[in-house]
Amino acid sequence: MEKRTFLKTGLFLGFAAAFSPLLEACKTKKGATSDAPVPSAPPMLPPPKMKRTEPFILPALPYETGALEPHIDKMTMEIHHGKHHASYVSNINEAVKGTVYADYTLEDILARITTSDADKKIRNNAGGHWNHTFFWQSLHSGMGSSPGGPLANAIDAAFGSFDLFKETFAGASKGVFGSGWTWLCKDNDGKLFITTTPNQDNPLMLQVVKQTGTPLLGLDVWEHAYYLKYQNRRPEYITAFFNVVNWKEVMMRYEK
Ligand code: MN3
Repeated sequence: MEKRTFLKTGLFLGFAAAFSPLLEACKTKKGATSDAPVPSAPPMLPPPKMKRTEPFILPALPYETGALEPHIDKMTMEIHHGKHHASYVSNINEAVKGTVYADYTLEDILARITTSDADKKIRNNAGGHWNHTFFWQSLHSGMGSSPGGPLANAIDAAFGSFDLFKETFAGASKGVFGSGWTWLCKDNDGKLFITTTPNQDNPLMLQVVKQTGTPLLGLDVWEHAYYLKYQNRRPEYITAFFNVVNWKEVMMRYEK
């Protein structure tokens, strides 16, 4: 398959510090297909330059568990972070042992993981760890209800207006059947698009998902993310989510 520049290097500079190794991993992209042959080792990308020597750890929340009340309740945050995210972290540490991914960074794993059965546990838990870390950083109360600057312009260009963007994003989120995520991403040219992924997949899984890109905002629509407070009312949770988006963080991601 033909190589092409996945994202301009410049766009990568300074991507959220926690994910900076990702930049190396994503400079090139191969076509993503879901029916690719099942390799025992990641065959398509050069070996990662960075080696991981420490186990993955659960990052602390960047705010108190009650900080997003009343939109996202304290108990949900405690369980979601302290139990669900924690178990992705402990599972990924177990799952990579003895595999080719054993000393890969999280970002290198995502870029190389395949749809093979052998990769499944690593795919689910590496995705779970990355997605939740990204999600916590995407939220905050009191960060304003809409973005400004270049991101606001890009949203207008792609969706017509901020309200239409929210409508499209909410529609996509409601449409996720079962468990998954909704993503606002930018492509190679800085153009915005919305995509959804099942389970813990994300747009950085170059060999797994149909639409790859740089995630700017993600919404967890697994029931564990909202069931305690909203039960089956996912649309109310989606509305509540828009009250606690950390637009400052999302704008920063876009501008990098
Ligand atoms: Mn979750």
